[in-house]
Amino acid sequence: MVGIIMGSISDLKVMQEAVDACNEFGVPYEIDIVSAHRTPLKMIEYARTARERGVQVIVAGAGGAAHLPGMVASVTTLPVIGVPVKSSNSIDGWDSVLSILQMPGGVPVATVALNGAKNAGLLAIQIIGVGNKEIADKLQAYKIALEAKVEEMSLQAKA
Ligand code: RP5
Repeated sequence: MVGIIMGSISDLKVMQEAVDACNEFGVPYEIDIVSAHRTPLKMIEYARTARERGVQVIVAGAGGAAHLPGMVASVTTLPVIGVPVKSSNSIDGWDSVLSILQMPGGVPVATVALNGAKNAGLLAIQIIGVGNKEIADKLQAYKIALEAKVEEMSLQAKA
């Protein structure tokens, strides 16, 4: 199962793409609002108990002083994928990107692009797919479909 968390309900419009990816591949997920600054104790509890709930990888999105992915990574050995969310009061999203990207050595967070929740969801599915042939096969079919779309574009461009 994928654990999808975000700092605020205002992040959901971005994070929905991670949910959509899980739905598309039939990968179970849990979703919650967990704030590093507003609910720090809930954040620690979430990260400490995620593995025993069956979570295999965590996708954490936040904006501004986006400490959620890094702080969650500090208390779990599960892989954490960070999604920098461009929140309305941000400085073009650089605050979110750098807060999530610049982790100290020893506490990795796999950071995707600004608002990159789709790739975060796909990366989480790929991590689970390492040990799950059914999901790996679906991912392979997805790659083939991506290739076919580009081939179609190529034919359109030449027509
Ligand atoms: C962060 O502050 C959240 O992740 C969100 O991106 C941002 C703004 O939150 P709200 O003020 O919309 O609740 O903690």
